[in-house]
Amino acid sequence: MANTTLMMIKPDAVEKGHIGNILEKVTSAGFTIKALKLTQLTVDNAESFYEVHKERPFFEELITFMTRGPIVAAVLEKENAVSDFRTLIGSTNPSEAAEGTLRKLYATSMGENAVHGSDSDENAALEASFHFSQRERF
Ligand code: 3AN
Repeated sequence: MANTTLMMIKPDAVEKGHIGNILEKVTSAGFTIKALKLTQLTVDNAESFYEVHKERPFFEELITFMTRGPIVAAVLEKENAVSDFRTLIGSTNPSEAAEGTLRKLYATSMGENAVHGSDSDENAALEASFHFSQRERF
């Protein structure tokens, strides 16, 4: 069944000019773009998006990183979107990411790892609503 996931191209990858390359790889892998925007998270937005990580030692670093510049948010549709997109992204740690994955190609560290993908269908729905109104979704 076709379902959706939420992608963010993070500030590091946007700064380095990788938006076009990443979108090309995403669509070539069979994902359809159902919503898309360039935006910047406020500290409040980022703290709310990453609330599950608030007790983790890297939380402050994560918030500073995710708010330092624009990001691209997108809703992507494909059969098995959540798990297939996490496969396309690769491991959180880019040094462990498989060849050809987005993090192998574009990430530099655990913190600055270029791309976010939802980890469940439930979170995909919550994260899509976080970034997009109904009018912005197709
Ligand atoms: P993923 O993004 O692969 O699902 P999570 O959910 O464990 O990974 O972590 C969310 C985000 O928190 C990561 N994308 C990364 O930016 C940041 N992060 C995770 N682990 C670390 C770490 N050890 N040091 C710094 N940042 C981290």
